[in-house]
Amino acid sequence: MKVVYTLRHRAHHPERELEDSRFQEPFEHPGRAEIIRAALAADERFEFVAPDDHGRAPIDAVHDPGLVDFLETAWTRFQEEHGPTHDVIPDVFSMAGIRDGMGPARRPDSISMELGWWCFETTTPLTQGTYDAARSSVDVALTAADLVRGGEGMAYGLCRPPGHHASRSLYGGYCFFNNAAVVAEHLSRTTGSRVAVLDVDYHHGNGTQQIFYDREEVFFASLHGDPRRAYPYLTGHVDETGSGAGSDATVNYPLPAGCDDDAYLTALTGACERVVASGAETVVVSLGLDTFHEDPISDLSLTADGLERCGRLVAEMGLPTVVLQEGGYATDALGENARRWLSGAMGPGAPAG
Ligand code: OKP
Ligand code: ZN
Repeated sequence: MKVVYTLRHRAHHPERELEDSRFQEPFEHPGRAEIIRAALAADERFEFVAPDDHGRAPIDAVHDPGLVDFLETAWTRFQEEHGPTHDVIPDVFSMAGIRDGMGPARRPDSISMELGWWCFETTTPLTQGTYDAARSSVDVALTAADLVRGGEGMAYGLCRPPGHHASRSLYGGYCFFNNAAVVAEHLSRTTGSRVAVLDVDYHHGNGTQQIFYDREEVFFASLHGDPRRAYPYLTGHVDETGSGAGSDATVNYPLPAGCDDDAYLTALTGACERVVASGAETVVVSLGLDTFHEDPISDLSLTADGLERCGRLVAEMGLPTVVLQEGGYATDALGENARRWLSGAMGPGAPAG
């Protein structure tokens, strides 16, 4: 299987994450992608490909161009006013209630307020190279999509930073640009075919859901920790099924804590049936490996065998599939877990490696 990878992801490297009222060592760090790269490089069935530059237009097709402009210069602008700092984190957020009954806020000009205008939470610092890394992550995703359009049955984009929490006009949840949404939109526009995004990250893909919520061309299915207990808390309930032209083009499978391989595979079988029934001609998988039982920020109980079975089940849909890396924070096991999921997708015919 072809793996798209670039070391440009390393330019995004926060010093710490303000998370659960603690400054933590980042869970989302450059070592994650390097560990996956090393595990796949040691298995001769994987062939590495560098990403091509796809420019900004595919990003502007799903995100507010104001968000893209902001991310390009925000770190530098913050340094000029408040620096030097390694990381840049908002300290005031744009909440509708502050102007309750007074009409919407006007767009701010101050870098301090702009941060909290475009960002929804505190665990996603900007660093000097964040924009370049986020752009490279999109290029990795789009290059994987090109490979699939070019005839590969499946390709894997080793995206970092991840993308599925980024909505049309907000970054957060370790995500800046929504790699899966950019790919789905790009495939939908350039081929006119139906696309489905299947999100198997532990956390609900709120950004992807938001971007396609009222659209029928891109079907969205997600399995995730129930938002009644799990980040991002505000989205991912069963009654969120799309709106307008996108009615019934969204489906959510909130899962209980401790959900094991068999229970997860049962839900995934249902999700895959919905993807096939949607008429999708291409599938984009948001592959989070934070469903693993040892993941430090999640509470499902999948084993490495279970992840391999998941990869097999997804491949058994028989559709061209672009697999994009999202989360996964059990660093010691992360490389092997990625290898196992992708091995399952390559099927029993593939040599063990
Ligand atoms: C990104 B991905 C909870 C804070 C959560 C962000 C988690 C982002 C996960 N108190 N912080 O979906 O793996
Ligand atoms: Zn996640």
